[in-house]
Amino acid sequence: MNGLFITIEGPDGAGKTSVLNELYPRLQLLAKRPIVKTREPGGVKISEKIRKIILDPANGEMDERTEALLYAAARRQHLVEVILPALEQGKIVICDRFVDSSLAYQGAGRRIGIPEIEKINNFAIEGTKPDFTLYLDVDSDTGLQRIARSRHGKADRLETESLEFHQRVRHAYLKLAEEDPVRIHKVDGRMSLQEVVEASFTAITETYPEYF
Ligand code: Z5A
Repeated sequence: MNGLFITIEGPDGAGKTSVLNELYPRLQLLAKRPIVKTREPGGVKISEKIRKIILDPANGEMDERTEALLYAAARRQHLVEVILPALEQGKIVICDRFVDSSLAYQGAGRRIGIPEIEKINNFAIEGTKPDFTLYLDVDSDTGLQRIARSRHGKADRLETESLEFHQRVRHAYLKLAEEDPVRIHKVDGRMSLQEVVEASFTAITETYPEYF
């Protein structure tokens, strides 16, 4: 497998979608290989159906381990249908969220524990790890204010969680980044959108000149 697997991560309101909308076309122009953009949970038919179930605010009774298993199930299907075939063909894959999201949200946010979440995800991914992860860091107050402004009251099941939940998610991400500074590149998501895009673009293209 000689493709390149890049993920983008962050707590709610970090700006992943906004950043990817600007970053991806620029990377596409420079890429020396075909490049694929995808997202979790979702990316393929079955996983998009699972996504709807997980995020539906009407499913308030969902058990936290059920939620963790559904994320892992959606991930498995997306991995075998999209990510692995693309990497095997030598493509560059940019994925909005991957296992780190489960570690942060289910492991820390839901307090299931990182080792438990690692266990079910190891079963799902069978050793596929990102080569590079862009982590957009934003404090929970700023992130939640951005979400409140942009969603106009239509927040999904996770966005409506408490401030403490979102703080646990962020701290877990910071710890993951501290533990794996080679893979996880932290970018200050409180900068202006243009500055975040620029820092993200530089981090990726300077780390992988053979691909961009
Ligand atoms: N989840 C999980 O729990 N476990 C898992 O394993 C996985 C996911 C894979 C997915 O929903 C949810 O599932 C997510 C985690 C959980 N939690 N929630 N909710 P999603 O895919 O629909 O949502 P997301 O990934 O969290 O969000 P997003 O669409 O990428 O949004 P965002 O990163 O939070 O930011 P945005 O939409 O780009 O920006 C939000 C607003 O902020 C918008 O008005 C922007 O204009 C503004 N913005 C963005 N950047 C800036 C800067 N730099 N300055 C000022 N304003 C900005």
